[in-house]
Amino acid sequence: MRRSEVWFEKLRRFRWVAIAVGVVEALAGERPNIVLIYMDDLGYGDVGCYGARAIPTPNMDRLAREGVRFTQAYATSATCTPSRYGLLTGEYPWRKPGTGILPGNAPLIIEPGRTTVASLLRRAGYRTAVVGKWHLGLGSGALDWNGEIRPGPLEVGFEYAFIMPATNDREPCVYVENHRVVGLDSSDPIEVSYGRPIPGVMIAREHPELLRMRFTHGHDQGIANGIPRIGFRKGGTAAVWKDETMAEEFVHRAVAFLEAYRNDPIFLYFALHQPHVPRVPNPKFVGRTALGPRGDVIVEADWCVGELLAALERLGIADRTWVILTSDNGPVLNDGYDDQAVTRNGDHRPAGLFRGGKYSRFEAGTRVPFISWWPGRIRPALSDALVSQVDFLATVAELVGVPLGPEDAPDSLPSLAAWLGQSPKGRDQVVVQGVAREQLAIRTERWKLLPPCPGPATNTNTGIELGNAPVPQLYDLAADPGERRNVAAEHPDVVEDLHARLAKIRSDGYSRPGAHPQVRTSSERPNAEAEWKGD
Ligand code: NG6
Ligand code: CA
Repeated sequence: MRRSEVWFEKLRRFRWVAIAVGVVEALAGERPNIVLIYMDDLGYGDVGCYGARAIPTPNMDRLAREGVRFTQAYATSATCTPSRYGLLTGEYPWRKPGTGILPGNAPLIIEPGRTTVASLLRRAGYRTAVVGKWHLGLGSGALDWNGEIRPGPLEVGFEYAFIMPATNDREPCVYVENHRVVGLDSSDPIEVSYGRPIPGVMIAREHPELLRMRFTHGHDQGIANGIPRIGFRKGGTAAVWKDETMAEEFVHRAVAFLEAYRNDPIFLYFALHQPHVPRVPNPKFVGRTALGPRGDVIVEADWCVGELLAALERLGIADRTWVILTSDNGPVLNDGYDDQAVTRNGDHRPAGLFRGGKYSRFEAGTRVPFISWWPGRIRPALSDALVSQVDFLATVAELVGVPLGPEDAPDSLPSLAAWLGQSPKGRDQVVVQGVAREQLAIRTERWKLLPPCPGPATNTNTGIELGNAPVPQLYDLAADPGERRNVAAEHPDVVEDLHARLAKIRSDGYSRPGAHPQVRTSSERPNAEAEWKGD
């Protein structure tokens, strides 16, 4: 054998070994920083670049101007927990019981050890962090907030976590950093209840004089910072967050992580809390819009985006950072507090021209802003490709060159070319979910089918049309994006075809070619059923 042949033989052997451990694939890929900015209840029409005139969002608009702005992008679900579950696992959340809106003391709903965006990127050499809203549960039942809080983000692939456990309207109103409540005084332990009131704890509905913000529905249990909340908490007084400084706390931790690992590839899941209720902007943003607190907190969120971009530039890493900005579900004005969102809305259209809103199977429930920005790689464009957040996992796997196993990401399709704006071709079809697991809809490029579904047509509290009806609804989204004219009777063949597609996606247990259906273990309890089903 000549020397070069020996060398090649060595290389070949090394190559096989390397493939076995997945290294070659990892080296073949790119490793930009990945920053996912995930908004909470931000509507399609709430951002300047999507048509909002009443809310200045210069930083989000800048991302759109310099990146790709998508017009047909979807969250998997019209509420938070399932959308976040789908985003991180690449599985349609309705496949798994217990993925509805979680109470603040629910156990973790992602099985530790499962491939998530974070665990996959960590395998590829990334430093991984989640900063902001979690709402995927913590612990494995009967959580003690005073001890080690696990499993949680650190057990599903993140190496650093600074989180709000559930939502800003749910107790306990404390931050959790890695495995601990931040600022907890051990002589004042935390107790949380989602059932009965805790003796000695003030109840919001009995003490309106203690409230600085009134509730309209729900949110009549515990009180934190003069704001009525869902759930009761006793103790932990020193650890209670300040609503006004939440945005800067999140920015501070996110930027610190970027600074610490500027020389490594970073995955930052930056999950902002705006404009979810209660809407309590920092005083410096009060009055920045004519819409009251809901508009003002969107301006505050835009400031957070600007701070993050400024940090990337200051650290000299913007060119190798891929930023994706999107939202977990559509907009709602009155989500349980009397905060002027309805009375001061004027002619602002939070959902743009779409019907419904948060909780809805109509477009406004899941059609969300979606912007992809990467100065070193992406050229400015507008994209009408059909894209879904459930594809995040397969798309980053494609980017970094780590193969997915058959048990991973059952519904996630590699979509890198579309997400980078290099191809106008997105998905052929996507399934979306209203407030409950059985409220599904399927859309293709042209059509959308909402199969018959029990439940009220409109939620009387939020005023949102949910899309429930006893008959099939078929909309021609190309001609009728506002879903005004049900054409099911005129196109029975299309209805039948879409029914069959949806039935197959459900019964197969997966929709990614090469994936297997998920094996559900007995440890996966259908825990913490959604406390509220939107009716
Ligand atoms: C609902 C709350 C709503 C909001 C939502 C979760 C009531 C009446 N409504 O149960 O205010 O917190 O849950 O929103 O309590 S999400 O964006 O996290 O899914
Ligand atoms: Ca949400």
